Amino acid sequence: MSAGLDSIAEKLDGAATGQRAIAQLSIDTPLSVADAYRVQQRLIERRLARGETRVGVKLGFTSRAKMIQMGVHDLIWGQLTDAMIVGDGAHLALKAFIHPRAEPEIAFLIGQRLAGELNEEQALAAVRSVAPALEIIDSRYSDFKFNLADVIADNCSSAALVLGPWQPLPGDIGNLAVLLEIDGRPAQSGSTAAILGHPARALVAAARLVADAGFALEPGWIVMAGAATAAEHLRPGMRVCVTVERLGRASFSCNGVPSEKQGR
Ligand code: OOG
Ligand code: MG
Repeated sequence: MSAGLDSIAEKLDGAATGQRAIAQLSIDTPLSVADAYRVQQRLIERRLARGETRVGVKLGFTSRAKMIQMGVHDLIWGQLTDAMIVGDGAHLALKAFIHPRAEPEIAFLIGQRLAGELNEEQALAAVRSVAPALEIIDSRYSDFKFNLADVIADNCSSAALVLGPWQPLPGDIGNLAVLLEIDGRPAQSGSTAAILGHPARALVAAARLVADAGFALEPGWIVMAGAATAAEHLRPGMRVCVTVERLGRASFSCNGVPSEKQGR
């Protein structure tokens, strides 16, 4: 099966780099969750071989809003590389994506190595800083349709991320208002409490999940806690901004047209 897993990774990687969606794997190549994570690993290794570096992990489906929007009800994790980081306030060229969406998150910067079973206090004590963040997701599957194994194999739809200002934890972050604005108008609103009841639990989950896979959360790594609300489609010219109470803002603007809309 491992040659099969390599060819699935190659197909997903090609879909991302060529901005062309593929059919969801589960239609004719159903994978176990364990094999889906093996595909994800091979996908990341292809990126590392091109010179990218691993900078952290992301969690997915930590909020009910996202589970409902995408019809997947299990926690998932994916891997972040330096090439995915977009500067705060930057212009994002949509042609690099198939059918991108953005969602509001918070990000943690790890100060001390974390792995295995921890409680929330221990996890937060290892955090150096926290930032408001936007994740740009772009499923490599047609119509953003996938099941649990499909999305895991596709590195949990990771495409890009925008980080606002890093800062020390401002007291309890368990129930901070989160607002996603598009062109200055509210598009989604919620609370950090939507993230597993408290975003510290996302960190606890990340430490456990990476340890199961033989990793640790390393000092300097970023952990994206998962979206607090549903995601919004990106369209040409849009300006997207997240504001998280006490943490501040992160934003980007969209240039050009997503690949799928270019009639290719
Ligand atoms: C999968 C990624 C989910 C989140 O924050 O819940 C995720 C997707 O929605 O395509 O990143
Ligand atoms: Mg996300």
